[in-house]
Amino acid sequence: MGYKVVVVGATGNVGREMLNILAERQFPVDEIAALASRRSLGTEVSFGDKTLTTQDLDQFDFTGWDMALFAIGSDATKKYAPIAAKAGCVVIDNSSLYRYDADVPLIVPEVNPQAVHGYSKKNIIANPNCSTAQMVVALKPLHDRAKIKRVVVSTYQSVSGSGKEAMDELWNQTKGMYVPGQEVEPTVYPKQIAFNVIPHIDVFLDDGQTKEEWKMVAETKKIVDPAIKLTATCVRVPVFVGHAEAINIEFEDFLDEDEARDILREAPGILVVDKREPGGYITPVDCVGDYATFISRIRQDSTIDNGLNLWCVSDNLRKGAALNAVQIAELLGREVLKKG
Ligand code: 11C
Repeated sequence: MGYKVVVVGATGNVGREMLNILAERQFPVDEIAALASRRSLGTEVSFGDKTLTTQDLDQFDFTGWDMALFAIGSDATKKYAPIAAKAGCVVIDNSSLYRYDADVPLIVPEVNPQAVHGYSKKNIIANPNCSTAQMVVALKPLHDRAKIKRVVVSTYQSVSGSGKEAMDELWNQTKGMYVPGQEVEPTVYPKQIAFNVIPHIDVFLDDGQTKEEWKMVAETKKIVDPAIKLTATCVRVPVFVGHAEAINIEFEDFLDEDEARDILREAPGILVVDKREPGGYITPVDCVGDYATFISRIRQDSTIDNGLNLWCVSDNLRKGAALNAVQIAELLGREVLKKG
């Protein structure tokens, strides 16, 4: 016996990946529904070797469905997630709406699987931001060994994090650079993204941080340890898929780079690729379609006591969103619903 699963926002970048990953990992599905807004109604999406026709989210009755993986914006989530949760369907939400709610667990299964039992207060589980998810997979095993005091992270985030229109903008702007008269003005981003980098993701907050930077701080505290201090600079780069992060960590105890490499090699969800030679590291292009969080460039930072640097790369649509949501669904099934 398997589960009755709903994917909400099935025509978007993340929704399509959720369907792919549910099929790839042979999630025990008895019945599946792909929902979309009225605008995309009737669009066909793939689920393994099957084709699903999207149904109207507005008309859907969640009663009797076990879990719903939501991949729509916060505004729509605010309207529909409580309807699903109230109908007894556990919501696994990819938006930022519930992440900071004390009554909603925020889960990266490799890091805080025990939090799943907190789902029942609202019947909702939150999926973290993509830039946080990959980073905490790397931080947690190191924190367990040497206790992290402070993290300084700079991100290099691909345009797929902003959705399909942003991917089109990068593609069309890049082509337009070579064809006189066909230059493409920025619309999704405030500045040109082709052949450029933009130090601005999500809205600005009063203290000068962006919301994306704030999310990395708040989510790391909730998922790993509230005592960890973290400062982030989040940057959009002209890459289609795959987020990269340069992470500097200060520990309470000394952690040798070789031991850190061994710890990361053993850690769940991580693949270490760290040869000190040209090409002996992972780039975003290498990680697309993969499940792992890749770690390269592990090295001591001798400018501080107990410092370590590393380079962290992952597919932001997979570990950063759809894969993590499916892993939460697997965890929920295994630990709580126990049907599969
Ligand atoms: C980006 N990290 O790359 C964002 C996308 O809070 O779930 C995901 C935003 C979020 O633009």
